[in-house]
Amino acid sequence: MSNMKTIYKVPSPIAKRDTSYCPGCTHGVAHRLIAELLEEMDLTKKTVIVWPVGCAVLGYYFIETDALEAAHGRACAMATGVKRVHPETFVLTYQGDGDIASIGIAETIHAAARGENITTVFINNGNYGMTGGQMAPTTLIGQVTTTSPYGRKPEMNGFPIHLPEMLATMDGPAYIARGALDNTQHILQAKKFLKKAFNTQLKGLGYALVELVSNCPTNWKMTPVESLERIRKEVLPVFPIGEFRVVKGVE
Ligand SMILES: Cc1ncc(C[n+]2csc(CCOP(=O)(O)OP(=O)(O)O)c2C)c(N)n1
Repeated sequence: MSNMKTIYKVPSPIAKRDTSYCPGCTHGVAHRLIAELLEEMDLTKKTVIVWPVGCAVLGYYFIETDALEAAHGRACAMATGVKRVHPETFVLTYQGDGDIASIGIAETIHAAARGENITTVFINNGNYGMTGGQMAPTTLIGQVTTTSPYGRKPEMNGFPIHLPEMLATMDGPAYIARGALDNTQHILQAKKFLKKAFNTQLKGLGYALVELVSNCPTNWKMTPVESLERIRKEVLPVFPIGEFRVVKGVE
């Protein structure tokens, strides 16, 4: 076996336990990208991840770093406290769309406005996954959810929130981007965005956020493959991939 080369392995911060996510859910892909970067950038031991309320609540079982769990939506506020008290730590928040763009939108916008030197990974799966698929701020117009059974209607439910585009209009944030987890090319690109966001914090440049357009096969009532096709056909035209704010020094 000694002449065999390792071409694939589980990144060291990933715990040796079975996943509790639904089959085909891309939370696991996002976890892997984060874990790969923590390993490659030698950050695992200095990292504190503030986990959300939502499907990712058990993320602290899957990525083995120091961790806290915030009350629903309050991850950026909690992360602010950790980073200010322990500036030598590398502080991440990991949040769903209901968490970050609904109940926690004030904490998010103010952390960005203050230019806190923390990094947010935002999982946009277009609904409140954990509680059974209610409408979220990112639910598309026309999308059927348990709380928009006839499809989201602007006159009744308002319009989707484009968080990166909103934050990019502010002076506080240093790096704001949106990637997608529907295919290999997009996943590799998402890793590059995450690496820039991690480097933003390491260089002390301030707040960074990467939205990752994700799926929710269970609540979308689709197979995993159909859910990835839906991302390409329906979600990415509304939530396009891109870098929306990159201040000088980010790389
Ligand atoms: C203060 C508070 N309000 C409501 C809830 C119920 N709750 C638990 S998970 C969740 C939705 C989370 O949705 P999202 O942030 O989109 O994450 P996902 O589950 O889709 O990953 C809600 C409303 C709660 N736990 N705490």
